[in-house]
Amino acid sequence: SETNPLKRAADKVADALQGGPAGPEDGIPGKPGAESPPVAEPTRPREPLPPKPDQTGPDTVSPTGQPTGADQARMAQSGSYLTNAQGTRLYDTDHSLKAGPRGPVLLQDHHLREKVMHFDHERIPERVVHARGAGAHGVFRSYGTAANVTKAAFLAEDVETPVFVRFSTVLGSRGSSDTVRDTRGFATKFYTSEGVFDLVGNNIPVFFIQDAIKFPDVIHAGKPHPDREIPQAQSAHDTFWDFVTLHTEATHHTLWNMSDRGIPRSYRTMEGFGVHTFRLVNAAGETTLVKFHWKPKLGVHSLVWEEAQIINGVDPDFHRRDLADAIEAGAYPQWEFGIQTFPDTPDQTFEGIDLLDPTNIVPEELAPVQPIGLLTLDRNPSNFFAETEQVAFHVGHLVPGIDITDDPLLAGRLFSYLDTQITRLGGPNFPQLPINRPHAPVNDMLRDGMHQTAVHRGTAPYRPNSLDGGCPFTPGAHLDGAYVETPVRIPEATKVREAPESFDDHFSQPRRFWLSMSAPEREHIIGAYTFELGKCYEQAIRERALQVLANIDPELCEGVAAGLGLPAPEPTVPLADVAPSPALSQVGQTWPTDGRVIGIVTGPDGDLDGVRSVRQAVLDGGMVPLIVAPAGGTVGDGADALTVQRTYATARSVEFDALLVAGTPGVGIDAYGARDAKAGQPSIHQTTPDPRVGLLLAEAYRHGKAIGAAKGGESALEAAGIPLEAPGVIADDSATVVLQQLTQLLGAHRVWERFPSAA
Ligand code: HDE
Repeated sequence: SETNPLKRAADKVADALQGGPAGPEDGIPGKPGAESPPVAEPTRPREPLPPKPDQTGPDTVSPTGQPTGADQARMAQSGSYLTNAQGTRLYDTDHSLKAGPRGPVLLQDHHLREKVMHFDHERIPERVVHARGAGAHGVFRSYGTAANVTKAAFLAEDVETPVFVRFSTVLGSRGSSDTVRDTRGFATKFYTSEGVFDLVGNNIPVFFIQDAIKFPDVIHAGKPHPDREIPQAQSAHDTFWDFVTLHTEATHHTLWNMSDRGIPRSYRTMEGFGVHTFRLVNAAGETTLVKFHWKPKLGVHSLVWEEAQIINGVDPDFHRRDLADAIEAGAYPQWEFGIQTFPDTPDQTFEGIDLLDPTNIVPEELAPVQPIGLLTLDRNPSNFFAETEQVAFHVGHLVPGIDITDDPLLAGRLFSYLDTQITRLGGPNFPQLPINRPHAPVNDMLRDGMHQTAVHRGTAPYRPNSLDGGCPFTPGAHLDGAYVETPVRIPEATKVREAPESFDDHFSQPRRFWLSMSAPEREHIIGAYTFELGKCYEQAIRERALQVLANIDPELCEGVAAGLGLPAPEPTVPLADVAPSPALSQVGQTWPTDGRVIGIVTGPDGDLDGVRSVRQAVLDGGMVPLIVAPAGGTVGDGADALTVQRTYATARSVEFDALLVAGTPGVGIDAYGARDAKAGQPSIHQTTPDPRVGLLLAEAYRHGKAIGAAKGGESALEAAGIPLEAPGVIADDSATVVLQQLTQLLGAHRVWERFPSAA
């Protein structure tokens, strides 16, 4: 630098911009006043610069297009006039340049070429798994209760960390339906002061396989058949069941999928799990093994299978819409973050459970989940592509205080998540995308590559160096703030392609899950297996699946065998003697009813006063009232009129958590009504009450939902064949009294007694 005056001038400017003085204290060898240079480090560290504007989260805009908070200049769109990508103003974007209005389009139309070229490349490859997802921004506030086991700064007391969460299904394509039977992803990016921490979890605490080398195989088996590319987003087909019955380590995860956990009611009512065992490290260097949990404040709730199937048709975006609507309405979903802790013993087992086997859980009764913080999702993305699609999670994005273990499934993931972004996001610079940018200062020596948007300064992206004053310095392994791998002892070993013997037990954990289920949950599981195996063509696969079920439990096996019309085999392994874990059941607890949707069905002779007061009471209770009437517009007149949200033609039971019929429902106007009337034919809906109200009620009844009737609504229930004395059916003259009882029932999520097995 001494010999190049231009470089010296540039350095001065750079230093002035950084606010760092180029003075004697820099210690640059040869500069006047320099201290004696350290041998390995010719220059001295400076305090990190304050975060650059581009290290904050992406901009958001209000519904009216106004930037919120962030600097207007950083918005993607600026200026009021249409321009091309180079900022040149355009006067017409609807007509190609032609030789006369009816003549040929000219190749010289550079605007046409730029517009179509860009459009041609708008899509990027979808994720190879978890392609369909929905995301939200939020904040994580830590309680500090984990500070004794981890030095992670974001887990210290009362620290607030911005987060972005992406929920997803696994098997389906980007455009597939939300409520398919599948595992859900629950991936969280914490933008901590010490760098990004990603917790890339699922809503099921175990995985199909024990070693990442089988991941391509299990996914090939689950994805549509390669010849016809069907079925979409389903596990109900031969290749899936072929795989999971030949690799019986998949039994536990498959059982969770066949349970109600495979069809969540909402992303807001799902648990999340880190699945693998992680290793926490505290300030004293002590280690603890942990499993991560997300516990939804609203409880864990699911759909029933028929509901899920109907929703796939009537609202394929059900979960995505639900999440965005709730956040927009200010009903911010919350999860408590929790850990199960285990001593970091050399064998890495707890109560005989191998902690490195990702097909195992540790029952909460043996190791309680200790709450360590609260996640609140409070902001919808402004742009789906920029945020939800371009977010790139990686299990190797770790911060000091959180380390990995030798779970062989985790090892493969540590490679895969970086690798896949190269194809998906087009190169190695995806951390520079706004949604992926750390909020901590970044000073790496990674350079160039596709889509490089940073303009790096200096000439020496290596270290140590004596040329760049801002040479990235390393604090040394013993200084605070650096990520230091835990010095875990690896016992002397021989290189083998083998799994430990402890990985061979594939049935005792599934049996514990089955034994922990309530009667209606068991019935749902039997129904799910019967449906899925019934969709398989190969008899050999069904028979093999029954053998797997026999090894879990005879009742389960016999139930499914009866449905398939096959004999139930005897178990080939002794049935494990395991205690149930009540924490696994979704039945038997009471949960908040916030955000629950109450359909208020009314008609021309409806109980208007009742509807009005009930609607208000629903709102006051933090729930969502939707008025269902024969036609759109309003019910009632003048200032007292109430807006109709759903008509008999647009309402479907699946949207509601409970129904209240206030007054006698009338006859609606359907798509065919007008035509039928013209032809002099009576419409099929010209009976009272309208058959679509009957369907609404019958479905809600079948799906175990609370149903109420006030002031004449009873007649609609009777017409739908619903006994007024059935469990979960409330009739009273006062709609408000009915609502109170409905709300109580809703706390249990469903009227579980209504499912046949519980009778
Ligand atoms: Fe993933 N997984 N996975 N996975 N995974 C991906 O990464 C992979 C596994 C999970 O919303 C991919 O960026 C391997 C377990 C979620 O962007 C890919 C193995 C768990 C998401 C990948 C697993 C997960 C992914 C595809 C076996 C729960 C969506 C796109 C060793 C703990 C993240 C991408 C998002 C996505 C690989 C198993 C969760 C290909 C090799 C176990 C939530 O890298």
